[in-house]
Amino acid sequence: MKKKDNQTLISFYIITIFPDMFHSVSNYGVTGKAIQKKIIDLNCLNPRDFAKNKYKSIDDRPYGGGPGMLMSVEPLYLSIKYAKSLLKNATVIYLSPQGKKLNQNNIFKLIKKKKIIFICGRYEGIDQRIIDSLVDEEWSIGDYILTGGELAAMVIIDSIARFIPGVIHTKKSIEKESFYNNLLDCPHYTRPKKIYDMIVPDVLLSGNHNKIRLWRLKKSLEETLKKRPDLLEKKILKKEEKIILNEFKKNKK
Ligand code: 4GY
Repeated sequence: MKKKDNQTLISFYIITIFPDMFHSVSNYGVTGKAIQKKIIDLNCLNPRDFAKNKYKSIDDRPYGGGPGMLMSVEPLYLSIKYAKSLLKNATVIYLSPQGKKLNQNNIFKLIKKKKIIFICGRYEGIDQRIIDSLVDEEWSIGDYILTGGELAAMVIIDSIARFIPGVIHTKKSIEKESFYNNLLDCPHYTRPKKIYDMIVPDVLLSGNHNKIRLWRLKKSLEETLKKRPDLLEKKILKKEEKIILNEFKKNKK
């Protein structure tokens, strides 16, 4: 896909009480560049700006009692509604440990959405009625609990960003990456050939591209079998990959 100048490829609205946290994606590295170049459109809305009470409070006590506070319904509801009016037909995503666990395949699907509103929860969470009435998808970045959804949103935005044409690198290098084929990445080496008594595998210096490709595939399969055998169960194996894996099994016996 070739990008026309000044064409935004994906738009995000973030509902957050800490919009400044997002400077870490908008001010650094390739994500910062993509936002500067307007390939990615990133905006924040602060529920506090939608709070109608005198003290602009945005938290409230949970019905039924218990420790901690929840985010108030009204400011959150109004800010999400406003984001939806600015970003027509956007997918609304709530980030929480209760969501479906994200992986690279889901990230690929999210890229295709083009318009995403992220709700970043704080305190003990948000009122279930917000989830029932306004949230399209609930995702988790992993089985651990953060203090808010902001870091999770940034994790997702960052991993989406690297697949947008013009943000990072060529399609070819994405295809070679870890997880593209449900495989872990192979080891990498750069200059010099020898440093602190450590050397680079000969094959990488051979200039034989097919031999190098096979070595890398073999290393990827070996690493995956060792560290993440669950990935191999999901994977549709190519003939070449089956041969290499059978070879490993034979050598183990
Ligand atoms: N894990 N994956 C996660 C998270 C923080 C209290 C609800 C996660 O996505 N989000 O831990 N989020 C909690 C904090 C409110 C969100």
